[in-house]
Amino acid sequence: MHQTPIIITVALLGAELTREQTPYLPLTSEELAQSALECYQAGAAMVHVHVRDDLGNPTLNPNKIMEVLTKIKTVVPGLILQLSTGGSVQDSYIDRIQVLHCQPEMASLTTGSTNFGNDIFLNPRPFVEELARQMLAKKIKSELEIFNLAMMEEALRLIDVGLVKSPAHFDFVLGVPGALAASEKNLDILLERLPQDATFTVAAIGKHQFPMLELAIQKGGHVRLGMEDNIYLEKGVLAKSNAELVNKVQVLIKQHGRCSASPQEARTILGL
Ligand code: KMH
Ligand code: ZN
Repeated sequence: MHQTPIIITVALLGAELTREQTPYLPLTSEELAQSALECYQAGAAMVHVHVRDDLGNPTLNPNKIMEVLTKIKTVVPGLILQLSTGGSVQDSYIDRIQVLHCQPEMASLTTGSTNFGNDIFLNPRPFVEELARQMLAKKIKSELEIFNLAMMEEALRLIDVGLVKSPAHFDFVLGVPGALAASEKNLDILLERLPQDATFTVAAIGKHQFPMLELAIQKGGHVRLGMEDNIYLEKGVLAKSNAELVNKVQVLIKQHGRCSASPQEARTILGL
């Protein structure tokens, strides 16, 4: 029986989604802060943040990122802010490293390259190591984003060589087209390799989101959800907000006799 409260992380918008796909996508700093507030009120402890420019396109402009982080901090003090270093597949390595100057409490760290739909999400070893090194230096805790099995090997190597501090926190991202499929078997294979002291969350794309999150809850993990990963509350019904998705996972959490973690509890669990 796992009694630890469950950390709900909300990936508010991602870098790829457009308003054509869902009119409910938060894009501006005001909309992102409002969405973060609603998610916090629904029980989320952390948000995974991407940023858009004034046209709604993904950007890694540090001023724009600071504007969004500051706005969220003002509206929802205490929420854990995890900044994406993944950006979009078009972003340069240097821009992706420079977002760390915005000094978020956490940042994502994808440990290898993968097909990403029709694109390639590039994360060569020297770049990943440099990101990890700078996160260590800036005391930013990484969330190790694992899209396939080889990324798990690389994450374990980063821990081994001291570029990622233990206890590490993993995010198993399952069901990205071209990467590891969302199945219990694949999750179990990843969990077999999970270091004893590590924590993990599961993110799954589209219709796989809630079934995989339920498995995460059952297997002692945490949950990541949000429009970046899935825009539907149920088949054919768009979520009108990220908070609606949080409310839905709360039902699963309660069904399993568990509760969600406050940001402070999440900090303790993650050793922040
Ligand atoms: N947008 C994807 C190319 C991350 O945020 O670190 C990468 C991504 C992962 O979303
Ligand atoms: Zn992301």
